[in-house]
Amino acid sequence: MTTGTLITVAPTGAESAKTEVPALPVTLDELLLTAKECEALGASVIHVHIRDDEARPTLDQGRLRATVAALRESTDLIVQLSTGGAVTDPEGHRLAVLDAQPDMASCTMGTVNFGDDVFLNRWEFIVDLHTRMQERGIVPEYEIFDLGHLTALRRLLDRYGLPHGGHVHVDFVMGVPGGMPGTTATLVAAQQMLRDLPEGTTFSATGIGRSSIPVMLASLSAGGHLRVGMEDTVTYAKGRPVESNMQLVARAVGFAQLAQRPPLNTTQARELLGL
Ligand code: KMH
Ligand code: ZN
Repeated sequence: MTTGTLITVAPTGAESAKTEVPALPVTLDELLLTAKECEALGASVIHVHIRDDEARPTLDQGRLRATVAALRESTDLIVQLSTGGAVTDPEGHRLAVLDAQPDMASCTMGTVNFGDDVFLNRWEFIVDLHTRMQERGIVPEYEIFDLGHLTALRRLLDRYGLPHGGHVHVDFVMGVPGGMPGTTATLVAAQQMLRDLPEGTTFSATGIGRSSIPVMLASLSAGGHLRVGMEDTVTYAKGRPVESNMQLVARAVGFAQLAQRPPLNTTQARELLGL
């Protein structure tokens, strides 16, 4: 059954420097403004990484809690905190993200080369994230950077049970140098593998950099949902830097409407995700 489109905005990430990408929202005020405007355009989920006073990625507990509270106060968006952090963040700090009690949190399903770095996600760490989210009533979004991560997810659910709320939602993060490519063929292959997961499993897709548009179009045509934002894409078109997250959300909303799968509002998104 075709549904409307869940649109997630990932406005900041941990990889781009404010000095190189001045439009990146790094302060709480910038994040809140972005969140409100993206919600008005049609986003229903916000995937959050925060920065410190020098605009460096941080997992500071006080800032995380203040960010969750402020987003709840100013928007109706589903607040999803990143437990991926930056590639340099230790596991303990990444697990402690859950103490900020977001609605959702990311849970990456395996280790992946990440450009010149390694994004480390050991099995025991994944199990810790999954089971702590079950205990705390936090809904995971399973991040899939490579096809084998779906096999790991099947194993995780078989051994440790369904996530809180009972619904499984994954995000295909495609086009990371070291992970699966951002192509239609790969998206279809990943979607086929969802057959091994619980019935009703839903997926979003994210194309990094220049794979953003092909992945968006492939996901819409395959019945999937969308994640866009400056975490993943800082070039709007050849030679044109992204001006704002709103520009990317507006483009995604336009594509979703053309596909006759208009954006889900936040209430519909909560229903879809089992929140
Ligand atoms: N920043 C990357 C190392 C997530 O948010 O869960 C990991 C990442 C995934 O962005
Ligand atoms: Zn992230």
